[in-house]
Amino acid sequence: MIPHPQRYGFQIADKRETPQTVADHETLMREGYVIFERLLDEAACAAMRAESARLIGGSGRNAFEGFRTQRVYSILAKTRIFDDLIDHPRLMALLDRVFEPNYLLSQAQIINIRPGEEAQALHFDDGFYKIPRPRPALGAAAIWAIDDFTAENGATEIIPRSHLWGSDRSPTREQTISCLMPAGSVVFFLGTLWHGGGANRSSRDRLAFTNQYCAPWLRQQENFFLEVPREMTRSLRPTIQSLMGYSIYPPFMGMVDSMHPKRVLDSPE
Ligand SMILES: O=C(O)CCC(=O)C(=O)O
Repeated sequence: MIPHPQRYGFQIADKRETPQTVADHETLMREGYVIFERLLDEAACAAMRAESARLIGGSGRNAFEGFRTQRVYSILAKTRIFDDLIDHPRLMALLDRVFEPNYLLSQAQIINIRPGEEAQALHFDDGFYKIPRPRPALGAAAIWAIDDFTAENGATEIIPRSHLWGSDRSPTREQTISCLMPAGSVVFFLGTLWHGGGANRSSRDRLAFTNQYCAPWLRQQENFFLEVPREMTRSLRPTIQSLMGYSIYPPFMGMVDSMHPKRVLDSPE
């Protein structure tokens, strides 16, 4: 039984409709989150750690970003190493069931929580779409553990089933559980689920990559058209181009000169 009418009566792409997807989706809609363990092997995580070290610099600018947390934004313009996480088939299969076709990537970033960081304020990711709750999720997010997520190092904290709460309910830290998972795993949750980064009481960094999505008719957090040069966009695979916004929400949201925006990629500058 799906608690919220998350579906608006659209067709789900048949190609990703497997018993595994049905089970994942049931868990997601019941609990507000689902964890997939070890989707990445140690070699992949090691390569992502090395690439993150190359990109990381500076620290958070406010308490929400975390003064001891390092973030790298505009990922699509900076590295190709996370592309496979952004359109990972296990996530896309779920997104196919949560949103209408041509849902969008809203943002992607590296989050490195350093030792001594305090717990982040609890929040839900689609809260900036100011529509009262309870309501279907307008966004969804994945947080990939590139390092092991432990009780000491700042594993993401979530409140199971809080995606069902109305606007009148506020979270407390006591209601949270930690997403303890080995490196290479991912927690995927609805944009309505209350969560936050944990405190890092360990002596080592906690590296994560996060990719957030939104319904195809909403404004994305990142402006990929300005961030990613057109020449670079041309070299990306079609799924990523579509997630960036080179797609249409029928009949014409996203158009360029009354045509599909992908035509821009085929034209000279
Ligand atoms: O790093 C995490 O575990 C969660 C971060 C988060 O939710 C955010 O920055 O919005």
